[in-house]
Amino acid sequence: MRHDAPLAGPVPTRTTCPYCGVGCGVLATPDGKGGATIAGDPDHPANRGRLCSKGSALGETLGLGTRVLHPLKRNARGAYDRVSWDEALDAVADGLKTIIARDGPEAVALYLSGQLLTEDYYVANKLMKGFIGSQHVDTNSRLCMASTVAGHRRVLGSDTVPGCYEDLDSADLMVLVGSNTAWCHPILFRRIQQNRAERGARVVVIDPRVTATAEDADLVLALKPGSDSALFAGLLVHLADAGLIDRAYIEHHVAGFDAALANAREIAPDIAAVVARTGLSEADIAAFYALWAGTPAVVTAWSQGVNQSAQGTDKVAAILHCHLATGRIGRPGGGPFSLTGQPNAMGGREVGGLANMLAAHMGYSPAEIDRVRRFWRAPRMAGREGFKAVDMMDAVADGRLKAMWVMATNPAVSLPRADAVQAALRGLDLFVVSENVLSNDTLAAGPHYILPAAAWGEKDGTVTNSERRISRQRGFLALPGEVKPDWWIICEVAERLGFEEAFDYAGPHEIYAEHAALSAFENAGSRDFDIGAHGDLTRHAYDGLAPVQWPVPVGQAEGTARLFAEGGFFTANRKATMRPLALPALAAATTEAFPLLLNTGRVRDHWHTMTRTGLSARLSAHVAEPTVLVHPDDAARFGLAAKGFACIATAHGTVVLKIALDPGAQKGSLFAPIHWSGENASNARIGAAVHPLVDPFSGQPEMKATPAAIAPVSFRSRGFLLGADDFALPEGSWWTRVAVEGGLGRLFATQADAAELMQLAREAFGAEGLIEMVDAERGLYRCSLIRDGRLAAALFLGPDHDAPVWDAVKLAFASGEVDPRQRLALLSGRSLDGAADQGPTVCACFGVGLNAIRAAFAEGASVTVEEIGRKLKAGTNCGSCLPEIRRIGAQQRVEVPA
Ligand SMILES: Nc1nc2c(c(=O)[nH]1)N[C@H]1C(S)=C(S)[C@@H](COP(=O)(O)OP(=O)(O)OC[C@H]3O[C@@H](n4cnc5c(=O)[nH]c(N)nc54)[C@H](O)[C@@H]3O)O[C@H]1N2
Ligand SMILES: Nc1nc2c(c(=O)[nH]1)N[C@H]1C(S)=C(S)[C@@H](COP(=O)(O)OP(=O)(O)OC[C@H]3O[C@@H](n4cnc5c(=O)[nH]c(N)nc54)[C@H](O)[C@@H]3O)O[C@H]1N2
Ligand code: SF4
Ligand SMILES: [Mo]
Repeated sequence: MRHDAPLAGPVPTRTTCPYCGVGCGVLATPDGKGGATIAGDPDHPANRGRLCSKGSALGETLGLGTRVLHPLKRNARGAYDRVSWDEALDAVADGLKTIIARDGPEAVALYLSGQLLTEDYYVANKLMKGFIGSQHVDTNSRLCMASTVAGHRRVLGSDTVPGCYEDLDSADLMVLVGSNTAWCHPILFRRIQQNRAERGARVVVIDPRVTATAEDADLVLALKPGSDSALFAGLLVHLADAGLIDRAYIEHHVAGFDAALANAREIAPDIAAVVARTGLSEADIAAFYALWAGTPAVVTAWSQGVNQSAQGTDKVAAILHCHLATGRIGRPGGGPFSLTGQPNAMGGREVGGLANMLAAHMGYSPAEIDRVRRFWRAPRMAGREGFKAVDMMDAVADGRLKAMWVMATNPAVSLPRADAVQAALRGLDLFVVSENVLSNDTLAAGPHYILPAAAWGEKDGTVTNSERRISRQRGFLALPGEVKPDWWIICEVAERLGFEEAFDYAGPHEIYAEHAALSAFENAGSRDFDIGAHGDLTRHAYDGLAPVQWPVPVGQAEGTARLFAEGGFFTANRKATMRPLALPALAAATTEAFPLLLNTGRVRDHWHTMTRTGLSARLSAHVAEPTVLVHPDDAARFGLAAKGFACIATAHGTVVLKIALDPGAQKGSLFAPIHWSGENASNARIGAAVHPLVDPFSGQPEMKATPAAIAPVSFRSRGFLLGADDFALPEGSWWTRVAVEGGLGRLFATQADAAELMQLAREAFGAEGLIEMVDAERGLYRCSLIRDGRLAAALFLGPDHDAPVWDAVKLAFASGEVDPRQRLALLSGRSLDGAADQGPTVCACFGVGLNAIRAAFAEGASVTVEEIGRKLKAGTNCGSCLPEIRRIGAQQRVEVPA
């Protein structure tokens, strides 16, 4: 099913990409059939026309097949009935009222998301904290940016990113800490690469594993997990000893320097101590220190390797300290730079979506509570900080929270101990979810109401990217079915709770203007977040709003690119404060039972729990299966074979993943992707195995280092299914769903044999149009179902060691008509074996596989990445795959000497 009517004609709509925090501008041109063609917006300052593989494929994710289009109510049998909006909204409001009357406002909670728009976020926060009077509002940003927020606030005094993207173009040294920028912020990575190519900027990558980002770095520091603050404490000591402290800056703008330096000397008195704590070589550490010390225009950028840590706040502080101590902050080409994850993680921080913030970058001091109360004319203000995500789910589990409304996040996948989270949600007295999709793991926990929310392309509002730039997301498709924007749903419930006046908005522009006015309310330069210039924005001006960086106070025409070069921190004495750090350590040590550390994170072409990228065949071909990356020595130690399967167990849960050997992996560590859920794989929801130990300041869980064990798992047979989405595989099979051209596929492994699969296939497909091939001796069974001259379904099974010919059959599945030659091929299965196996897709834009790129490199020792581009087009569009192409070339040169 597709959207039926576009709102606009073929004129492109300027909007913003809904994936990562780079916040690229997108031009979307509706095709009149419910889809749209997508291009980068050449005028957007974040990307200047470029898009990465995920952004480029946005048009492939607009289908309505997986969407929830009507309000749904759970019935006594646990199934869902369609209800009217009035019925659903009345019931949600009544349910909240009943629980508030019985258990008090503190029994209800909201769990929000950095994928909401600022306007959605603002009204949700206002309803709970000012009108219902519950402080329990938290967001998936707790899993994402919370340590940066806490680090910024503790050290800088406010949650301010001091720099801007232009600094990445003009830095002479880029230090990337715990960030797989090449895959997770690809357009920023391209800017860094361009700076490197044109200006000779140097790049240092600090990550326990060698990632695509490290491909052509000048220095790769594969430190021990969790040891970043030792490395940066050592850098502070080095800067002090080298006489590079900016005494004037410190004297005027920074408190706590002496204590922080003394503390750094305890952690890292000399390089030998840094060697011991980080496991890095003395030469590498010295090289890094010399580079950093000798390069004033240095940007230190970080992401989840820093934040998702039980000492994430200290890691952020350790980085900020080095920049403050040298005055290298808010200067062109220099400064600390947090890369935000989600498209509107920043906007959520601005409105106060985190449980420890109130609103508009104000906290819970009595004066701030009173100020916000007066501005909102709030009848019932929350008076203190609420539960942070991990604690919030504990409170759901033990019944302190009775009602929860989840919006735009999938906590049954993304929170630590995900199985326990899913079970806890089941026990709520009132459980409401606002969603785009009809099914995911959180919905599998059985909410009482599912409220259909507008998705990207339909919704309208603003987002803020990593450089504090506010951009409009604009709708270019009609709202399908009965879906409504999130802000509308929240305001309707608010009105039914008796708060008509405070939630009577004519549209998102009025919400935005109110949010802007609050940011300026009694501000007078005391708070960083001030967009007072937008406080009286009309609908027309809002619709035409050009991307702008905050702060933009009343009377200021332009945004603000950089802050703090001349101090001016948003604290009482206008100074930043350096803080002593705890001794670097992980929250949990490995044990005999759990001798490895489980690290988790992202792959290039998938977004989180795959509710959107999982719909694109192109994006699903880069990494098709949930795969754990293991160092070859660990594989040998634990008896694991490449392309086999492994069970990964922790104290909290287990998963079974495909194995890939990765020489770039850190010995003693496993790396597993976060994207696969109960929805799209049998047993790969990694969150189930992740421990819930959190940072003391930020409450952010250490999702990158859970003690774990690994053991091989063997299956008798392996195979794939194309089409036949409802085909029931034998009990105990391992499977993963993969979007392919023309439909869905499943890759699977099973203990069943060819005879059992044949029986199942015959039962499922019937005899008509079924072509079969059985070779019991070799353990082979293949069948293809031809309907109306098309390959409607296929099931191929072989022995476990012999992965079948997925690529070739995929092509037949995609190609529509099955001609007699292909029919023969499908019948015998044999000539398909000869069909070129493309290998995993490297270039998602042009569908170029690993094998073609290897073959092209093999033609000569001097083949360049540019030649590969000319020949195969690979890497010539979005460029997300360039680091991998370079790596393939480098490997080939090692394997095939000239
Ligand atoms: N393709 C893609 N891009 C995305 C997303 C996505 O889902 N897919 N999600 C977006 C979101 S919300 C976010 S938050 C960002 C995340 O972006 P990133 O933080 O870049 O991504 P991750 O893969 O989570 O983790 C980054 C790296 O941290 C490393 N790491 C683990 N432990 C340590 C440590 O102790 N020290 C150091 N220095 N490094 C460590 C890991 O090995 C990993 O390579 O990506 C955004 N962009
Ligand atoms: N182990 C481990 N766990 C992690 C991480 C990790 O690195 N390791 N990373 C963490 C991080 S940084 C993040 S950001 C989280 C992400 O984790 P989640 O937020 O749980 O993941 P998403 O798949 O983005 O979930 C978004 C959901 O909201 C729906 N949705 C999308 N847009 C809208 C909208 O406009 N309105 C509504 N109502 N619904 C919408 C989507 O269909 C989807 O179901 O995962 C965290 N969990
Ligand atoms: S880098 Fe890619 S995912 Fe991130 S905003 Fe830009 S196009 Fe979207
Ligand atoms: Mo994130």
